[in-house]
Amino acid sequence: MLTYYSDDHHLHHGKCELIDGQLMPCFEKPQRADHILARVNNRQLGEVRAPRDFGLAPIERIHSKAYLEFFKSAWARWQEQGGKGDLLPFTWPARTLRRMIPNDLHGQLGYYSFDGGAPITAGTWQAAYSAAQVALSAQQEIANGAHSAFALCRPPGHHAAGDVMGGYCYLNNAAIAAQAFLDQGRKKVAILDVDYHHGNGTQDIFYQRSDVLFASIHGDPAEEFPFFLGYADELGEGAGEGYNFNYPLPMGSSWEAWSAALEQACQRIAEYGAEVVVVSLGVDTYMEDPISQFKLDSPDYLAMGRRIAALGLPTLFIMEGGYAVEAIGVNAVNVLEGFEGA
Ligand code: OKP
Ligand code: ZN
Repeated sequence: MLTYYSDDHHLHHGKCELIDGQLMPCFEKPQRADHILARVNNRQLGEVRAPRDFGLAPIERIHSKAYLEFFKSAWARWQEQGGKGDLLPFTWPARTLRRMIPNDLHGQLGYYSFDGGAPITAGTWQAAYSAAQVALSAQQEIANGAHSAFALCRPPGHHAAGDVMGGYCYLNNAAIAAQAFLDQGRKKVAILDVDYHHGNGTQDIFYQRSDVLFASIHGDPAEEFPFFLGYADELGEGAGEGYNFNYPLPMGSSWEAWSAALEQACQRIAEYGAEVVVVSLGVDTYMEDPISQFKLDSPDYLAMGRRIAALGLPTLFIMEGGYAVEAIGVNAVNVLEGFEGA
């Protein structure tokens, strides 16, 4: 299977995030993608290619122009103000406040984000833009007839909605790729989100649409980030009703419970008649992940890949989370090798 990858991800390196009352070094760091790339090469998964540049148009199919303009120019504005550290939001238009766009940079940052987990640094825009191009390049590979492709995206994307960043995510790589399939004539795309966290951004983007089915297996949001979306009763709305499926699982879940949910998600995708599957591939379900509470072990990722392959559909894998850096390469590539029947 071909891998698409850009070194530009190194341009995004946030300093710290707030975890349990302490400022900790960011878990979402460049070594993550470096380890995955090393494993791809080590296992000789296939050629690694640099992305093509498809420009902003396919990104604008998912994200609003105002949001993109804000994101693209935010760091320069921060520098003009003499900003020192990473650009981080600290006030959000939560309940009781008015949802409007102030003039101030931090006011706008609060408007365009939902948490303080997505720092903007000097190279964040370029890294996120390149990650989207990586996703689009792998998407194009499948559009051209490949049965599978791997987009080694960083930063991840599944928490980002049309005009909201958060949870380490800025541009929704999976949504951008899914929309590209539709714009090229496919009628039904399924997004299977196997990351430990609910893909709230992806769900929101497609919630009222029937041309993308979204299925997500994740830590129960009653107990886990992102807390405010990802419950089992969220089934879609309007034309999208019946095209959204959440499988929240309790903390501590291992492969037995996880694979039962995967079975249900795969059955929905098959019933739907999806022509292509986009997998939001997070491996933070791993037992040793430092910020997550599931108990999957490395061989389970081979089985995960095999089950996804059994759908018999062209499949685009898009990298999302996974923070046990030493194991991230083995676990991510295990899914791909399982898929390929290795
Ligand atoms: C991004 B992806 C833990 C704070 C968690 C956000 C996690 C974002 C995960 N106390 N902060 O889905 O892997
Ligand atoms: Zn995650």
